[in-house]
Amino acid sequence: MPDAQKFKSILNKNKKEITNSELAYCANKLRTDIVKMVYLAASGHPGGALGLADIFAALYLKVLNLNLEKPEISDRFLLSNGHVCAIQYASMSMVGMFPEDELWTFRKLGSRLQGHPSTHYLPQLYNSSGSLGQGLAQACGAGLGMRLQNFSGHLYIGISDGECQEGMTWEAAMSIAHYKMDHVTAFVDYNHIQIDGRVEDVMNLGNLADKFSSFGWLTRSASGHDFDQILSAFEWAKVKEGKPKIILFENTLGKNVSFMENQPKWHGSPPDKEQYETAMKELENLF
Ligand SMILES: Cc1ncc(C[n+]2csc(CCOP(=O)(O)OP(=O)(O)O)c2C)c(N)n1
Repeated sequence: MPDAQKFKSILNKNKKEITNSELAYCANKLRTDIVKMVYLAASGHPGGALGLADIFAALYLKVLNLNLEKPEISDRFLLSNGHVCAIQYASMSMVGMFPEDELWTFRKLGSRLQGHPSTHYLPQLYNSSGSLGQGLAQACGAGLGMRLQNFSGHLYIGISDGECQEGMTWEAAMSIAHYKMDHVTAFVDYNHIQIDGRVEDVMNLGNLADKFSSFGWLTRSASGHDFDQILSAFEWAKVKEGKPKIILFENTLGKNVSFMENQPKWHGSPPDKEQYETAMKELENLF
């Protein structure tokens, strides 16, 4: 487990002063949360969530300006690939949106932390998801709504590479560009893996950056495990240039749990007791 004092002191810092090594410390805490949540629930999706931990640590600790009481100035974060929600819940709890203990109710009957996120149960969320391919369309509607109401925040939407095989993603991509929504930034969980294997084998996406660019988006690729690259991509995304922006975050499914890395099996399997203990030991060694 992380040193509670150290973890607390990072969270209490002015976000501008949080260093990359402190982000890595928090991302590792998020990874231990994910493994524990999925283990206790005996179901869930650890692989994608672990791959996204560095991006989410940066997003929630450095990038997002959330203000639930003042929607007119608040940023928004929408998640489209809802099955990876363990990372979203762990991040929300880290920044104080609900108590940490609630994480251990993940996927249990009556829990607010459903296996796929629902605003019905958890109103702190900006969207519900789980039925894949809908998030970019939700972002299109939400982005237009923000514009109509003169809201000043930025809208971030996380989607997956598997979802780029779905038609609705491309209808939404066309619409967001058509309406010149430069207050919208999408990012792709580009781990090249989906439920049935490698994305390139199941349904090759070709050159994803070129595809989005031909739909009118400004695109950029970055490592999802290098904090300098993650933060500079998010910085770039904030500059308004009349077009929506998308970041392709190359990352490793199952990152930092050796037996899960790059293995499609861990898209949606919980660890057994022995695997749980091995995973936690590996993560402990990184604090
Ligand atoms: C509309 C819809 N079709 C199928 C599914 C079942 N499903 C759940 S996850 C998944 C694979 C999605 O790929 P990706 O998000 O790239 O997976 P990951 O990187 O998390 O392994 C599928 C097909 C779903 N949730 N929604």
